[in-house]
Amino acid sequence: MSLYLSIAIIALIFVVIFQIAKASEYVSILKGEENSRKQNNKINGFLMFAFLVLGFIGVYVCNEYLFDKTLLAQPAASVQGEKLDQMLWITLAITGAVFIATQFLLFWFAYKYQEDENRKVFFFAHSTKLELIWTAIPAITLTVLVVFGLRNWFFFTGDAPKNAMVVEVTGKQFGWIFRYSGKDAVFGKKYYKNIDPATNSVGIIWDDKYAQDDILTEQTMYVVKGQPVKLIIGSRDVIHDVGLSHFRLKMDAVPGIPTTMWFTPLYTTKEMREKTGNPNFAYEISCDQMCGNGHYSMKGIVEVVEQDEYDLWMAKQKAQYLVAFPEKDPEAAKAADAEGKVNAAATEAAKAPGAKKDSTAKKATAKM
Ligand SMILES: [Cu+2]
Repeated sequence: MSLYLSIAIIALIFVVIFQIAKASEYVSILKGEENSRKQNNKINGFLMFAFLVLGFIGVYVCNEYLFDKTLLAQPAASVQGEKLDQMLWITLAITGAVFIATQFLLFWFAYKYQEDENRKVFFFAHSTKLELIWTAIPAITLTVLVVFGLRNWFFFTGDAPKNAMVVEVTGKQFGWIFRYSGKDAVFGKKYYKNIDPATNSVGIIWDDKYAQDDILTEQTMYVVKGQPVKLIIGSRDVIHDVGLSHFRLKMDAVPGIPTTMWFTPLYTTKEMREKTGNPNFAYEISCDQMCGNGHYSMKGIVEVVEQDEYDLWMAKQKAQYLVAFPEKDPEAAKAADAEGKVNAAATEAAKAPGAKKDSTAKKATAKM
């Protein structure tokens, strides 16, 4: 409601300004050109100053009203994210100071140095010194900012620490597939022609000895608080983008060209729920690349948990090989075996002489 009201007020202010301009035009016709030009200059000078003050108030109000709705109001949830936030705040501080200084000078000068018959204009066409200063300072500042950015970029796209866990992330229209390498810590090879949406969504080559303990999950990725995670990112169809806004990271998912990045989660999902005061908080993995008509629905979840909870979850996961070939599952075979034995026993019991009589006798006893 208050938003509509603010829009209405701003619209009205513009209408008023427009009407004043129109009215002053008529006045100028009545008063004569010279007088009206002088008066217009005064009005314009005042409006410049008013715009400066209202503009700064507007920036302040927008910040008060909207800041809590941005992700910057929440703490970065990864070590890398903290570095990126720091970079962003430094950049905002520098550009913010420049913004305020230049806007102030621009509008204040327009007001202060409006036409005045008693003032003589100082004219100069060129100053090498001034040009050197205003070229060198921004160039040096921007270079420093870019170097900071590059250092961070190389940090989280570079080699992950040795203790990092590795998760393969595959984007598809429209969802995310996560692969864990299983006990051998090596991913099995894959080939796109092996893709079978029901049992082999990334096209694992089952004959590869490293492939048979690989674990596939969809939409939810489990990672451990405090342990670096390296993501190996790919796509099954078009270009997607792994967007981890709470961790302040994103990386394109390109078919055929694996990309990587790594991060260290700082808070579990539970801790983040307390920090944000939102009982439904979930770390989101969104697709940050327009990838088709279901793009909006490509939402995955990152569950950040403690090590023991992760171990429990992992213990419950079944290797995809056994999902694709249930007959090779030793546990399923055991169960089938047990069932087979029961059936066999039942058949034998039925075949045994006197079995029928026995059961009839039992029934009779039960009735008595
Ligand atoms: Cu996508």
